[in-house]
Amino acid sequence: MKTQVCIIGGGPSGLMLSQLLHLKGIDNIVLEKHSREYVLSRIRAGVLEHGFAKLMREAQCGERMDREGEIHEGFFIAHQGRLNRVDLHRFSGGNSVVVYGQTEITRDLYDARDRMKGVVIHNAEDVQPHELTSDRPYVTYRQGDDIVRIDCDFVIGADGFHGVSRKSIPKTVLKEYEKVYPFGWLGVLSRTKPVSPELIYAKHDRGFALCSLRSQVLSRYYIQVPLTDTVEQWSDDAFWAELKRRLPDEVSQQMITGPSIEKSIAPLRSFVAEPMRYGQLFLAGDAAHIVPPTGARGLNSAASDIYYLYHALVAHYQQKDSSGLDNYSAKALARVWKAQRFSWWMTSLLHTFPEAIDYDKKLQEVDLAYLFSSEAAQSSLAENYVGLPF
Ligand code: RFL
Ligand code: PHB
Repeated sequence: MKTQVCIIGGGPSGLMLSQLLHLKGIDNIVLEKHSREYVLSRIRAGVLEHGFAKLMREAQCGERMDREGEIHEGFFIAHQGRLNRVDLHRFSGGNSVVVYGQTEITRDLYDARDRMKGVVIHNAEDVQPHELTSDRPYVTYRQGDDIVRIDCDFVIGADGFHGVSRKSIPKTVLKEYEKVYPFGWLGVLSRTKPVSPELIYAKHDRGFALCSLRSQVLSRYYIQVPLTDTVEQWSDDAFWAELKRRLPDEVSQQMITGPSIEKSIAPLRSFVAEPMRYGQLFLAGDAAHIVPPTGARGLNSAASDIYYLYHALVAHYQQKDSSGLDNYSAKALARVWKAQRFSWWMTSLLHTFPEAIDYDKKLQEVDLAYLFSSEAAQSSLAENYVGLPF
């Protein structure tokens, strides 16, 4: 097979780029390791910045998001039994975020690819990029007993943190920065009315908790747990009891509980790989960088990579201008690191660190006190949470 751009990974990054390039007449193929059902069963992001929403509309995939997604102009931080509201709208110059699940985003992108007869190959095994530093790169994969070869101009590594793309960059070229946190988030999805119309991030001595949602009938809750905990150890009853303990009484008294329809533990990690380009291979999204979910930045950082890559590829094909491709890594990384800083800060502010000394705990307290006494501090939080400009 032959195509212009071979995209490895059929998550939101790969599908979004595929759709945008298709609309500009740039031929591409997406190779996805898993089945569509498997990709759609993963419950991940819930909060989208307006830049991401704009890109969805540009990809002609924003209709359902605009109809069913909820605009949120603020969220709460709960601490010492009180709720403090962060007014995103006021402190970010009128911006907001959209609450719409990653599962729905991915479903909308798959539907658009189907509608336009885009090529998305599922269950592609042993995907491997080759000859990345030549001008004739290619990608192979196995389907049953057959090895299929795709010749292309560019390979896009949008295959997430555990994908093959980043691993095909020589260790002598790649520099990896990583910070692993000593805890994870236990997440529960339940068909119940959310306890609050806006998100609540809770700081508590027993550990962080988050009340989020997917719609007014679908709640998403998280609690911080030690890395040694397993999902099997947490019955639904134990989860609800622990979540309520970490919330102010006025919130926990309103909590409607019900059976979990999904329960999983995600470890928290910060990670950046530099550079994001190797020859004709370009990394995008979680393949190149991961943040702890506290600042809701992961998918949104992927969106800025896709935005830069999309414009760079269009300039390359339509105007024979490769400067966007040449500058991609530096430009993407500049924004990526800002999202890293913000996510690290939100995580440090709101979690209980097992190794923290009294001094660290005092600093956390004063950081929160400062936040709610200073409009400048709230503006800084708000402008990062709604998303820095692309
Ligand atoms: P994905 O979604 O991991 O997709 C990569 C795809 O590549 C496939 N793949 C391969 N395909 C071919 N060959 C191979 N060798 C392959 N290896 C892997 C995989 O099957 C998969 O389909 O990466 P992508 O597209 O870059 O998207 C990134 C987002 O998924 C991620 O950043 C967000 O989910 C992070 N995140 C959040 N981000 C936000 O912006 N806002 C949020 O509110 C938010 N909440 C979250 C989150 C992530 C979470 N978890 C579970 C880590 C909440 C949680 C709990
Ligand atoms: C979610 O709804 O899954 C969610 C929301 C906000 C975050 C992280 C996850 O910061």
